[in-house]
Amino acid sequence: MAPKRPKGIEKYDAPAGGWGALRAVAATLAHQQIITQGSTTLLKANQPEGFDCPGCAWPDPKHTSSFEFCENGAKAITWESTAKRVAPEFFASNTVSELWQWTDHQLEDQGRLTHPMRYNHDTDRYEPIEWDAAFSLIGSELNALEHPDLAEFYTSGRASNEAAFLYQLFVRAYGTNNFPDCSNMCHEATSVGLPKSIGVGKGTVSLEDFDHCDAIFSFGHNPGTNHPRMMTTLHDAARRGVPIVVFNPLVERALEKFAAPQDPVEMATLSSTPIASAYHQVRAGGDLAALKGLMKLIFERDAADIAAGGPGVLDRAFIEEHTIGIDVLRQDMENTSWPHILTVSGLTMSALSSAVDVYLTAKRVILCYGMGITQHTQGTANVQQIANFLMLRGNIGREGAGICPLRGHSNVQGDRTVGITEIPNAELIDGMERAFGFRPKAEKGHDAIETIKAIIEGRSKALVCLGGNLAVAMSDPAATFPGMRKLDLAVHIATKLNRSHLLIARTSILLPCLGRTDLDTQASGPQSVTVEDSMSMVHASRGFLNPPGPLLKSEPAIIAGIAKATLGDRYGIEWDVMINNYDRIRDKIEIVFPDFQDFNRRVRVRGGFRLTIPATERIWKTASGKANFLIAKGIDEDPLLSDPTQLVLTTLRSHDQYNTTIYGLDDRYRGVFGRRDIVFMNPEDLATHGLEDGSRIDLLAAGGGEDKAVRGYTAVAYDLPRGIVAGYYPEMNAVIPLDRYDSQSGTPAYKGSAVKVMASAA
Ligand SMILES: Nc1nc2c(c(=O)[nH]1)N[C@H]1C(S)=C(S)[C@@H](COP(=O)(O)OP(=O)(O)OC[C@H]3O[C@@H](n4cnc5c(=O)[nH]c(N)nc54)[C@H](O)[C@@H]3O)O[C@H]1N2
Ligand SMILES: Nc1nc2c(c(=O)[nH]1)N[C@H]1C(S)=C(S)[C@@H](COP(=O)(O)OP(=O)(O)OC[C@H]3O[C@@H](n4cnc5c(=O)[nH]c(N)nc54)[C@H](O)[C@@H]3O)O[C@H]1N2
Ligand SMILES: [Mo]
Repeated sequence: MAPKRPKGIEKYDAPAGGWGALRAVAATLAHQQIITQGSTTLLKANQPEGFDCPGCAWPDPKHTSSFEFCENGAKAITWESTAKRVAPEFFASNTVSELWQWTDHQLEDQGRLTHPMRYNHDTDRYEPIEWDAAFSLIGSELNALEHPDLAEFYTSGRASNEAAFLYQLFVRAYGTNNFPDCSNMCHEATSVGLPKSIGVGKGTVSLEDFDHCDAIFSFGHNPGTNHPRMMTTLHDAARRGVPIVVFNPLVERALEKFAAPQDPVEMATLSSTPIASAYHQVRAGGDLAALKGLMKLIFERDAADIAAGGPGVLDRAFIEEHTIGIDVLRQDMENTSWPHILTVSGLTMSALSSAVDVYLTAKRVILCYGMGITQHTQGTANVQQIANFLMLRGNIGREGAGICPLRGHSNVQGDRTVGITEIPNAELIDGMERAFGFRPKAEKGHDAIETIKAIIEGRSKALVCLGGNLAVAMSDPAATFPGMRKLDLAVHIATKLNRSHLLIARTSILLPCLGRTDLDTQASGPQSVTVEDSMSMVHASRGFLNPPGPLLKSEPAIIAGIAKATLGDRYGIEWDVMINNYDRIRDKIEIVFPDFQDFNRRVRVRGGFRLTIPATERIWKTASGKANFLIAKGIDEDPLLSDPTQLVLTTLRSHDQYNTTIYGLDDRYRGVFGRRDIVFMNPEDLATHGLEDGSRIDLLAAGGGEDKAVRGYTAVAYDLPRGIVAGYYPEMNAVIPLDRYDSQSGTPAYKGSAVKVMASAA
């Protein structure tokens, strides 16, 4: 008989997708009480006249496909279009201290916010406030600050291009570049790393390229959960016989086998398609070593081929014409020893060698990567070594080949494009002057980590959040939460209640906004907004559901309200004109960013349009004018992680969550049901720690204080490399110190921090 597993831990043998996905959607619809309205809502997702799915940033074929079935897209949509409401009565019957005791899931599950609210310190409750009163209160608080740099303006990546553009306009006119952004916790390593390598901080492939590639490499992303529509692409590629080589410490079910819910044969016969042709369980934080190992082998094979009279295996013509730095890169590989590579990556020579076989056999290679690459103290270095790896064979800037960062939030890429950045470049500043007649300042502002530090140290006094759940998304709540409570002003523009809203400042204001699925009507009629997907396609999105209440305002309208109350008629910006008709916002976007020329016409064409990515044309917008092979020092993430008395923690999203939004407590594909208070551990690590499957454990941040701890969790024996433990985000942020981040990009090391694990006293 098999040994008894901990409660809620089961073996899940079914493929990803399939009937399990269909059942899960039915349950989600029922839970959100929208069974009748729900199916029509889903049918409008990613349709030409519909709204952009708020789930992920994976593109749709020309954005005109018939509805592609997607379980987690359905969850994102139903979660937003729920019939549940958080009205003033809710706040009247629950104090903020009481709400603080609720779980993150309970807070958001109460439904949509309907009224602007202001916190009252006497009653410990949020109480209704009129919109105009809220705007003027915010305006007077912001104007009372000694300097605009004492305020921070956060953006979460759901905001549309129009909202984000107005937001940066308001903030730049107000006078600061403090733009912390969810991207700082996500793909900042891409935004910082790739421009130096290939001259653009975005992916170079389009969806069509996947039809032409002959190999796909996948590093550190879990598409079955986080980019489910990508599974259609991977499924098609696998069926075409394209090898898919995966590097991931966990064997993720959807990367093993997937049944497409739209494939009648797979559904009827309960069959599925194997996805990965090879699965390499790299150690968390071992990617730099793995990538250097792959490149070292390629150089060795190249030398051997040339010695044997062959032409070598590198794309010499490409390297000669388009790149700089190959010799230094070769030298770096020669200086890196095999034993070191194998130890740090946790992979065997034959595993690396088989991956190189695939790479060298393929003429056209796409490499996809996600948070497993970026969320490390070496995140930027990881990204740049990926670019090196592709460039060795000219796999950038031609059909069927390229680099494919899997973006996070559905419009996080677009927000950046339209000006959400703490480091405005000359083009942005000139463009703003052209469009609005004032010259914003150029000094670098705060990113997310710098914002949190400034708040903790009392150097920042006000925080305005355009969506998101910054305090919970950030590492180290023991440091972050008390800091947030010292603010003079906290303003949250949000659809649903979350823990960040309960970190009360001297003045705390909660403003309810429309979501993607809601009809947005302004003076000129119903409005569309625009978004940019992972592959730089810009298209329109229009909600159609009746808003959750008469008082909700759109994000652009709220931003304009705050701007008018704060700035008066400074610079003569025509806020009302732009709100009455969002075409007028797009006119301005086009003036600031010439890439958007003819914006209003082009976005009305079915499928939208693609922004230029110079690297796809082999135009390199780098200082050297060439693509650069860049060197990363060493391969160890840092000494802390090679200390054998500690374990390396990586953090994961469950199948039932969207970032800090917890839809439910299952993580079906990993066999976890009804709980999140677990930590996955290698069975041998359990044994060496005197623990077993099901033991209650505590985790402590290595080198952190007693307050950086997670206590009373359950250890679950799991197939992952030795020395690695994995737990859920955001709970595990409690053991990730604030100062663990990539120094180049500021991305917190959510996938590589050190912990001590012990039997729980709790
Ligand atoms: N349903 C749903 N969709 C989402 C989101 C969501 O929460 N839910 N979030 C959105 C956002 S903002 C983002 S950024 C994306 C995130 O999408 P992903 O990038 O897929 O994010 P994660 O779940 O954090 O984990 C990625 C994978 O990295 C692996 N991994 C962990 N550490 C390492 C490592 O050191 N090396 C390697 N090679 N792999 C490692 C994990 O095992 C996991 O499979 O998804 C977006 N889409
Ligand atoms: N340990 C660990 N921490 C992580 C990560 C990790 O992998 N591990 N991942 C990081 C990543 S990749 C990211 S992107 C961040 C996410 O950080 P955020 O983007 O700040 O967090 P979300 O959980 O996506 O924000 C959820 C909230 O957004 C609001 N919201 C939802 N839709 C809308 C809308 O349409 N408009 C407005 N105004 N508000 C809306 C709701 O109130 C909801 O409660 O977390 C980071 N933190
Ligand atoms: Mo993200």
